[in-house]
Amino acid sequence: MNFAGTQKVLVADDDVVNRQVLAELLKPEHTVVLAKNGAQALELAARHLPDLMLLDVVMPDMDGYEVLRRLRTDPRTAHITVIFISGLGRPEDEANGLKLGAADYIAKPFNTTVVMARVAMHLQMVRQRRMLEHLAHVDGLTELANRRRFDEVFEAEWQRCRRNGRPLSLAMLDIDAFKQYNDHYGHPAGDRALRAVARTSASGLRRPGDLAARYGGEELVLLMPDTDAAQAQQVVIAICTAIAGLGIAHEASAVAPVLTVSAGGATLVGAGADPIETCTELFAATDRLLYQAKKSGRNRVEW
Ligand code: GH3
Ligand code: MG
Ligand code: MG
Ligand code: MG
Repeated sequence: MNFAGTQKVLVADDDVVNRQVLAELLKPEHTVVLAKNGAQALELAARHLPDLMLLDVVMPDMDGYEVLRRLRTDPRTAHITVIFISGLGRPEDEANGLKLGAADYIAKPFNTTVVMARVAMHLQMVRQRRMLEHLAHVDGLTELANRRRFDEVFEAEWQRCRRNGRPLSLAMLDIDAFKQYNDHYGHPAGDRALRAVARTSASGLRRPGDLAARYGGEELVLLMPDTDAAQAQQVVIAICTAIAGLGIAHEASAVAPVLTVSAGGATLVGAGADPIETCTELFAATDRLLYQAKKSGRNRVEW
């Protein structure tokens, strides 16, 4: 994951001179997007998802306060760092801007050196926040979502599918005879194999809302919202087949000459008399079916 790339700044001001001055200041180091009114600021923020916004307060169509309020209601733009840059220079104006959730407040006429220094400081904080979010949500070995992230998404998708009467499918994968693999080929080779299994699982998912996560040691979970049992089963079988198809030699396995996985999967139907009522039950069902796949010989999918 690269956190060092060029960052994007959106400047919204109804005054053309202010826009130009700020753009010239920022352009050498950052990608700059310009908006000349509040409505355009909202539209461009949603389209470009900037790292930072320099937002004028007094604009004829929609003031900066309202722009910020609306940004916060859209999950895509809710976390964008906003700095107000305004001719309203009273302490109450500044306090009000910060109370609304701006990260900073710069009074006009602004000093270019100070604007640059504050922008640099806030962009650095954005970078650090992204790194922390990455560390909190991504498993270091496989680069898949970690268990914490999975738990969050699972709960949210559960609620959403339940509310909308949509199906939600979940599968759990576990590598077969992985202890023997480590014993035979060594732990570093085991790590490489696990990474390959993770990559193949993630790339076998078909929709943007699907999630592959590392649940524990060599156990992965696949979450597929809006996917019924037949579709999900097909995806999981294809993934397990692709993993075996990697052809990672496993001489010590009694299952097959190559590394294989077993999987259990279950689906919340989302309507009618569904015996699965909670996400804990859905999870328990996949776990049970994984155990069944193991017991009945491994290298198979039970649904
Ligand atoms: P089964 O077919 O029943 O799943 O057998 P198994 O040997 O895979 O199952 P078991 O749960 O007994 O062992 C899991 C092994 O996975 C043990 C552990 O050393 C290995 N493992 C877990 N996490 C990692 C990891 O991050 N790297 C490596 N190399 N091995 C791991
Ligand atoms: Mg203005
Ligand atoms: Mg296991
Ligand atoms: Mg295993």
